[in-house]
Amino acid sequence: MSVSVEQDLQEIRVVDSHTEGEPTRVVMQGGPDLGTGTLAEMRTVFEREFDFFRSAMVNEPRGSDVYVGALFVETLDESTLGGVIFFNNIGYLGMCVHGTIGLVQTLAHLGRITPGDFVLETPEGNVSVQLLEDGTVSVMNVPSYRTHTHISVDVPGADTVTGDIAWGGNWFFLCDDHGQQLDQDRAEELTEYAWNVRKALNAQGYPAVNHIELFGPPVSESADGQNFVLCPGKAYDRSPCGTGTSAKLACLAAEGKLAEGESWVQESIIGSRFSAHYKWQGDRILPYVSGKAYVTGVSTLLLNRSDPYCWGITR
Ligand code: PYC
Repeated sequence: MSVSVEQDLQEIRVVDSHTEGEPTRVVMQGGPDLGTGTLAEMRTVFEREFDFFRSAMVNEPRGSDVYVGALFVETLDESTLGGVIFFNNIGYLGMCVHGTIGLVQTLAHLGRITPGDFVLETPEGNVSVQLLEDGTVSVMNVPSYRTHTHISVDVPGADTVTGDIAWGGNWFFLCDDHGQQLDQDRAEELTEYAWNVRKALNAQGYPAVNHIELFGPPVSESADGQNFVLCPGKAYDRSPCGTGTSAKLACLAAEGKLAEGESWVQESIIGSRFSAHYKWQGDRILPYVSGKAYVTGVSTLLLNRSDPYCWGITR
């Protein structure tokens, strides 16, 4: 039976993990029945008919603003592992690389896969994944590209900032002349700053851009750059953000600053790392992003209809 607001008590089986510090909650059983359409059609049904389930899975009291949820679904295509729809505290994500790495590690933990190559279906298209013997997961993400260069944003209370807009499976504004010190101890200030950039950018005619990516020099000698990524629901990514890393590669490739196949190590605000490279595909790039995830819990969540906060605490 599919999850419903009418049932008194429902059990949902989930596996929690983190990828380079960023949590993913994979729903393995008890989720909504979204039919047999494409993943994009399934996401539309999810959003229209089962949004209460999204909120119940990732918002407090069972989750937090930082959680990314991943609904793992069976599909008709037997050549793929299945499909996945990513969501967060306020809605749905196009693609999510850290979540994909978390899902692959989850499937390995459950004994469903062993090291090898696989394909996963997402609402933004199929992605290829590779699980290595040492637990590293490499994701060949969706084609990525830069659409705008040198956009100046007038940020209230701060200097004008200039950056690029790029697609890496989600829409990003990427900038490095923000004047902010990228330091984990400044997470609150960075969040407020990036939120103001986002509001100003959206008001300036770019409403689809919902991830803000601030760049700075690397802290670690083995990294090429550090980022602070503000996600759509105002939580910052603890990982280096795989779709954000893909968007960065698209900008570097477009500028001629990183050659095809050359390595780029992206460091997060907490010091964790993704390694990445790309291949050209026409005028877009195919990003390859690698990192590791660790399973932190296998649990049964209870949805008790008499609980006033059964469907999550929303803003
Ligand atoms: O790794 O692609 C990613 C991601 C998107 C939002 C949070 N993480």
